[in-house]
Amino acid sequence: MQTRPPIEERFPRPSVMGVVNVTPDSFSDGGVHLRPDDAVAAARRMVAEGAAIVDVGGESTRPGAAGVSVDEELRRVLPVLEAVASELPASIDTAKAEVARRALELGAEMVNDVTALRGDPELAGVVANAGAYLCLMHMRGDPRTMQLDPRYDDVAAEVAAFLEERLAVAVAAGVAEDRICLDPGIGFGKTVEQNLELVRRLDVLTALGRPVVIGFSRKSTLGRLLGDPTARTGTTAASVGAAVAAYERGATILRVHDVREHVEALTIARAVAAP
Ligand code: HH2
Repeated sequence: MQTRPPIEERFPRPSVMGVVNVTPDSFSDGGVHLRPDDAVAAARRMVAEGAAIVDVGGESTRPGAAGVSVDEELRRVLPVLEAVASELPASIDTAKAEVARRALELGAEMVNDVTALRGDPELAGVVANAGAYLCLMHMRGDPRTMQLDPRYDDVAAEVAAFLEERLAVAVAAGVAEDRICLDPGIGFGKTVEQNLELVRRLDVLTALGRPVVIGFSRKSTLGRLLGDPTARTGTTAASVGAAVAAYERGATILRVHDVREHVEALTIARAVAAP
């Protein structure tokens, strides 16, 4: 097993995770990086712009998305990982053990699982054996159904209880706790107001003692708050505003599509917070 520093050391607050979707149908950048060369160039540019890691994904989890097979997901991400994972810090955005295993063999250091180990019973063992970092994300339902009238009595408390339970599952499966970060899953079975409340009350999540990841970038909540009730995406400026608000409430890793703008804004927010 590879020795890695605790996630807090590897990703100081704030760190930016750049999103590289190798998909035809992602909600904001579908098709943009479908050619491996384009994805590789995007990953290199993001790291040059200050991303601490690039998150490579081959399956869209946008509302309504259908899943893809292991073979198709591998076909999309492997050429990209072969080119970047030994050269750049990389994360694999997958719920599939086989995809994660191949990505980690190629040098990826993190597995970002939007199902929080509920999608594939083999995934926890793959992460544990590789000594990789792991991101556990909250999702209500699955991408096909998650936006159909999501309801919570107390969204922050319920998301925190879920993540605490998934953290215990991961640790019981052999993943070191100091390699794990937690994500409330902005837009994954949440209304506009529930997404905002999760950021407003981020202290409920940081109280779990693990670094918190926030992925608000370009999500439809932003476009809806700017006045379009049918928006499917949000602007870069709106994304940056949300990321800074999340950072100020304790978020550690900001998962974003527009790396340079986020790195610049967060550099200033950090300088103000900690001279
Ligand atoms: N959001 C998306 C995908 N993966 N992972 C984490 N940890 N947190 C998130 O908020 C998150 C995520 C959705 O965004 P994107 O990857 O841009 O779109 P798509 O799923 O359509 O590919």
